[in-house]
Amino acid sequence: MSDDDCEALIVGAGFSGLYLLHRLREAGIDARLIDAAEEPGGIWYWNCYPGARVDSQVPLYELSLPELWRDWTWSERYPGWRELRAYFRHACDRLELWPHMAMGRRMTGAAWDEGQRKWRITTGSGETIAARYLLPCLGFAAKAHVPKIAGLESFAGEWHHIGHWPQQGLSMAGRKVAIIGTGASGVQVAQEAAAEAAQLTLLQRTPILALPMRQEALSEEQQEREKADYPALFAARPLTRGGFDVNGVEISALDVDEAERRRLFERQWQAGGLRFWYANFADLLTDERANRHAYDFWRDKTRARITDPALHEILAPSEPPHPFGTKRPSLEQHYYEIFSQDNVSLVDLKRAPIERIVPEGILTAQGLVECDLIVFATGFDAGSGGLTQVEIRGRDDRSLADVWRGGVAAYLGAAVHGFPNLAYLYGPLSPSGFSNGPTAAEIQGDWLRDFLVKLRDGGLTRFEANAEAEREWTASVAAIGAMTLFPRAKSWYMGDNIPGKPRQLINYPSVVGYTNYLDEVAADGYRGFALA
Ligand code: N01
Repeated sequence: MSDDDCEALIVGAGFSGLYLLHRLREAGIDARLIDAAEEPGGIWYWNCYPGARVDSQVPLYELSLPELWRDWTWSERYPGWRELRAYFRHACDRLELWPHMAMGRRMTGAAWDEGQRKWRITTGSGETIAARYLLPCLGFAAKAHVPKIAGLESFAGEWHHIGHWPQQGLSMAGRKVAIIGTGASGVQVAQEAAAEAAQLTLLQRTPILALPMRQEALSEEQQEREKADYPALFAARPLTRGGFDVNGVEISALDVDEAERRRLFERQWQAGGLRFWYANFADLLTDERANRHAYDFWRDKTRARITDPALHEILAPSEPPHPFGTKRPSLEQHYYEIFSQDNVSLVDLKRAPIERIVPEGILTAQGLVECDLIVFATGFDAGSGGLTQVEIRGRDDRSLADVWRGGVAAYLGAAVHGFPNLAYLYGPLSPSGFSNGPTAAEIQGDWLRDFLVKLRDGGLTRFEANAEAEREWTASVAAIGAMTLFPRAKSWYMGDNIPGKPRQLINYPSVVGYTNYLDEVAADGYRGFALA
């Protein structure tokens, strides 16, 4: 990529960034892309910890472009990070994106130049790129969260956050490993560590309500047969609530008898993956009594796999720690079985909180957890973190971090008043965390391409979200969220996982609702934006 000015600078080479690059270049817009990573893949570059694999099944978890899927085959239904990275290289090859990409370049700051109507973006290597449009596609988990625990600097062993795992890999064989955090990442790395480590200790604050993945090996022949159905499958994605293939059944869990309820639960449970979450009864996430039925089903199924009864109450409590599915479920392959191994133990941090880290390990209220490797599976400053960790200064020279200090506000979960010609994808107040990633990438990417083409064709060079439109959108996300059970959990969906972060639902909870709204805005002449 040359250092010349460009029309649109995309930051981030995950699904959103690459798809947008492809669509903009196809439309004749001079778009370029930078990314701090050495290879494309976004989250699949940084999160290369043992066991990292996607929890949405392929082909739903890939782009719908026939030139990509026609000659691509996966080895597993839920592929791991290595295979996903290879897929991203394949996408860059097939779509001929490489000449327009510069890897290993981190955006370190950006400032709007009103006189020139351009963004000036600085990178870690000291260069400045000028671009008419700045389009951050940073993913929802671009900023790792390492909680402040006293004494970490005194630790004699090694520690890593799963989002900054060493690219050269790291053996856990024969080591004493402690994992803090039992979200999706903690579960995945624990399954691998249990097989290798001399001693594995999991430090759990809240139990994860994990679902069986039911991994499946895929043959080339099977996928060739399935490819006949791909177009219909991809067309269905934006019309569902979660960007998957189907919605749940359109009836209440309370309108059927116990036997029928169990039949549906059992069907989705056996189908595996996240289906028990996204393809369940219509009121799973809106009615507490309906939700409780699902929780009880999950608890009983899970307890049946935990051999030590003393762990039942810690891993699968009688009473739900939060309504089922309001904190993101994860997929597991043999998570509950590892606790019957002699080399695995569990610390319930609710009973024995961490006091400090000492050179030999982690000191809890119940004693020392000896270890030589600490894995922080403690999550991310989700949604806004990736955008606010970089100094992005808008028209009044205020930074986005400053503007969002009291909470995120953005029109369509993409554009911010005071920040002209900036549109971020897969970020806060869009469906991102509630959407299958590639689905959101395509919905937002297509819409933004159309918008920028419309500006170009109309001889326009500036857009800015109106303050009123931004207020309305932000309020509507909160209002829709209030109709669900999501605010009932302390989760990253609500910003609760980061000390001091304002509490708000950070994602728009319906992909199809979002798709329809974007279409309306476009049909209405891109209402809510000031165009110049
Ligand atoms: O992070 P998380 P994650 N002391 O925030 C605990 C996606 N993802 O990286 O629940 C002790 O979910 C925290 O405890 P609590 C997926 O969308 C997808 O696992 O706050 N513990 C929790 O247990 C997922 O939801 C895939 O009480 C502390 C854990 O750390 C999202 O990424 C794979 C703590 C954090 O869980 C994030 O998942 C991986 C502290 N001070 C991730 N602070 C797949 O596609 C936090 N915790 C498969």
